[in-house]
Amino acid sequence: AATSAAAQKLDPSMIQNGSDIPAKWQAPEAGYDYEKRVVEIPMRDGVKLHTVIFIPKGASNLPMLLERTPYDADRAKVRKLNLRDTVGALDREWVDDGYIIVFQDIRGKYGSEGKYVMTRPPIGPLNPSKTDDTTDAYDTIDWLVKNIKESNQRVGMIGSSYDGWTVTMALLGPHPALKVAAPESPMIDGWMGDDWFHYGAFRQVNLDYFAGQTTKTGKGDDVPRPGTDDYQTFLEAGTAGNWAKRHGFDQLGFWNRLSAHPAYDAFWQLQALDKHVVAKPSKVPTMWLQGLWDQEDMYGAVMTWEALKAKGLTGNNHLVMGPWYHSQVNGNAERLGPFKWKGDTAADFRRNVLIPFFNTYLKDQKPAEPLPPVLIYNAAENHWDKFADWPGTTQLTPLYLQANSGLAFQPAAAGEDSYVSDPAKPVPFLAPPLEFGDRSRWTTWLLQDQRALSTRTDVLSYKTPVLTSPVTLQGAPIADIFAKTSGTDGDFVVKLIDVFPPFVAEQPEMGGYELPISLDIFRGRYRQSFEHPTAIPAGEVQEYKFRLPTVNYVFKPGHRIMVQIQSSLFPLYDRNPQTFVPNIFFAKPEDFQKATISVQRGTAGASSVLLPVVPASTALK
Ligand code: PG9
Repeated sequence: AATSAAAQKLDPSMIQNGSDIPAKWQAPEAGYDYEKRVVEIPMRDGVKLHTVIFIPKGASNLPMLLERTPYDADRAKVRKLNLRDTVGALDREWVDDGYIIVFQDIRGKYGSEGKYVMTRPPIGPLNPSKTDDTTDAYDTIDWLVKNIKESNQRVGMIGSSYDGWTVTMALLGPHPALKVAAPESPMIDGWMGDDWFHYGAFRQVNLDYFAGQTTKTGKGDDVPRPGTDDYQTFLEAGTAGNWAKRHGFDQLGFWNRLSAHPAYDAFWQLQALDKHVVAKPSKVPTMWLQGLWDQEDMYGAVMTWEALKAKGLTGNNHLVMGPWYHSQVNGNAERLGPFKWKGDTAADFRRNVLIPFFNTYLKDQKPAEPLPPVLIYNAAENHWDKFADWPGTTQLTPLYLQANSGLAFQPAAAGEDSYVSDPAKPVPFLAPPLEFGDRSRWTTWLLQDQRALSTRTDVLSYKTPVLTSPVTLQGAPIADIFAKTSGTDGDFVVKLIDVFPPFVAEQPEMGGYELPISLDIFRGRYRQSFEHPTAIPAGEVQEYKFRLPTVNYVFKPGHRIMVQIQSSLFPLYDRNPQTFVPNIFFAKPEDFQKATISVQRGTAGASSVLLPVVPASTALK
């Protein structure tokens, strides 16, 4: 029989006289195929940046892949025994290829010391301190090459979007050990065409981003909503300024600066990185990369590459545009909206182009094929095109708006088409109900079938006859709209659309699909100057001329080319009150007025979209 507990002799191992939690727990490292080193790297001003380094066990002479981020360097928190599983899909292939992986929190975010400034401008008039993300990248690389003995002392930098911005900043004064770089969809000019505005029209989707990034050092809270339809939520708020005020944004430094600078003044000009890149061109081989339907940073990579080209500085710079939404290059890309590719265009690209490009400079490995100066996907024909130069040999050819909703390469007889733009019923960018947070709709909104919009009375649609031979475009189309409005301000949205034949045997759901190939918005007050907005003289024809996103596309026989014009894309872009006010962020309810817009064809102004046509394909001439 068992002895009663009380009668048993107790030995010391039974007695609880301490803590069950050891003062310092040391997890055994033996099972891992890598070492995780977490270091706080001191910058030149003493501020320490939180850096997470993954080193394969037994590594020697490996290159380092550095990503500097405002999105948590410690995101690979859950450790698996294998490095490739720990870093996840984003970096798995680099691990397989033999890289040391380094993530770092930028100043003031997550684990790093220092103060956070949104896309901190380079040292200069807007940043009177002695550090920026150029010096921080420099100091980090300096530390890495001196302290990571398993490395070959060479560093490549990569990252998309904000992390592409940090790559670009590093290029403004690169450490000699930075041997190659890939800014992927880098945020370059937040006013002209990357995240914050497009040609002065504010992108309200960023309001939630400001809360996420600037209310806390870590991840900020979501902004609460009264319901699940952001079309209604933002319509009811009236202006972005009103919405921001309601949610306490007057405490947020970046929102206050941005909303005080709605025009392209020195605040924006001095932080536009394409200008800095050209002023301080680096010798680092660089791949400027972005998606062709990139819903966030559609502007920066191609514009920076073109700015370098304009100065004859493309030598070590390459341009790549893939059939991707924002950052899809780092994910799975078997399809995009209605497109189905032949395989995974992103994985194939990373394996066959991106990693070999890095290996050329980090491992002295000769690529099977050298990277051409320009590599752009042709989504219509489903293949990559290589170019020695960009744009190709094209002729900017006006495609004129015609009477009866026609579109042709010949100028039209005089006339106009009018619509009423009502700020109480702005044209939705996606069919409501819609939520900014709905990722699958957000990542594909640029490829939405536009048929539902063609029936709205405040959207003008013009179509060519059915094409009998292909029309090939290589470059950036330019919208050149002549219009008068009864208001004193107004926005113009121009879309270039591929209208599919009524029946598509290979993919029946594409029958009649109206696929946007390139579209953008332009705030009318900036038609004469981005820096100094002016009221539109009511009732007078004015020209609105702006560049649309780059295309490499073929309109095939049997298809038709369409141009749509409208005056809002809500709630992605804030509403233009259509009455000139000093600052649209703080317009009053009474400023929002209906306006009649009359788009001209002919004598008073021949509205057109200038297409970068490859000459042999000017089928409609
Ligand atoms: N497009 C995002 C962003 C970049 C830079 C500033 C603000 C936002 C991003 O995906 O990081």
